[in-house]
Amino acid sequence: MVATDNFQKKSEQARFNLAAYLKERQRLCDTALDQAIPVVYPEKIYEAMRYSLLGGGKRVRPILCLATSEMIGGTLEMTMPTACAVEMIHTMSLIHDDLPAMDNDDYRRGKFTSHKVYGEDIAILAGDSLLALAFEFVATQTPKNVPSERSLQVIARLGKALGAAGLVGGQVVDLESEGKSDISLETLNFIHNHKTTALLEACVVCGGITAGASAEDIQKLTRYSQNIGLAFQIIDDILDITATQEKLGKTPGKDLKAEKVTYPSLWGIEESRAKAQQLVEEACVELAFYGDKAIPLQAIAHFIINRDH
Ligand code: GRG
Repeated sequence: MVATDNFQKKSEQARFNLAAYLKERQRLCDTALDQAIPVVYPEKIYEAMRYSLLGGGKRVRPILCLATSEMIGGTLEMTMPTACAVEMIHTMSLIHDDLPAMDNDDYRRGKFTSHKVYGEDIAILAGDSLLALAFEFVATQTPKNVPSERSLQVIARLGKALGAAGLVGGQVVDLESEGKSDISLETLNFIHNHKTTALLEACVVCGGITAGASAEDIQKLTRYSQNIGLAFQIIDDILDITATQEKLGKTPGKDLKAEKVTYPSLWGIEESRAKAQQLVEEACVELAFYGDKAIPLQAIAHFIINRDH
């Protein structure tokens, strides 16, 4: 973290150990995801699903989901099925994004992409089955002490965040924008509000819903997540320029090669970083109402801009 980061000082005062927190939450998520997909006949598809889902990834989305639930007064047990679902959905979007028909990438999460290992046919199906399982998982695994109305809301929110009004819509505009140097800031914002922010927002909001968040809570959570969503993408764009393949676990420099307009290509790296910092500060202010209970979500917001991969 940068020395001037005020929040770092504040969280140290509160003795909140973000590294230990993230490590423990990653372990809990990895265990739950591992148990979610046993290998049965036809083994190949279950193995392909597990290959992409397990053993990699920062788990930012499920951790955000769990942290939001706890801030609102929920428990890990109540929210873990939703947390697993968002990681399944995120992973499926990465598998499909890496396909030759899309970004055509050979590496993801430090290993070969799904289609490189299993072929395009099985990679498409592995993504499809992770997507289907995500919804089944929320519907069947959410504990009985969570009113089913909340699970219904989670399913509706997730569906909306993924389809043409969310990730898919963002991906379509991204594909259409490739190689065009005159993409406006408005179009760039559209792409990332849909491709990246929509799912991060759903993670936070759905975590809150499982815990019984009120309409006012949802408003605050929405503003927090929209700010961190854009900050996340700005840093993603910067890392594509500055990070190594070893650190990223995927091919760097892809945006430049695909002649994509990005935040750093519009604003430069330093101004982009400053903008991300400002978005995170604003996100943290949105949660001030929750006092110390907001410390994990505020610390995760800072992790998002200080990460190196
Ligand atoms: C959702 C139905 C459906 C289809 C997918 C391919 C596609 C449509 C959308 C692309 C979405 C996409 C890949 C957005 C990029 C989001 C992003 C910044 C990913 C990187 O996330 P990290 O850094 O990755 O959290 P790890 O590996 O740590 O999980």
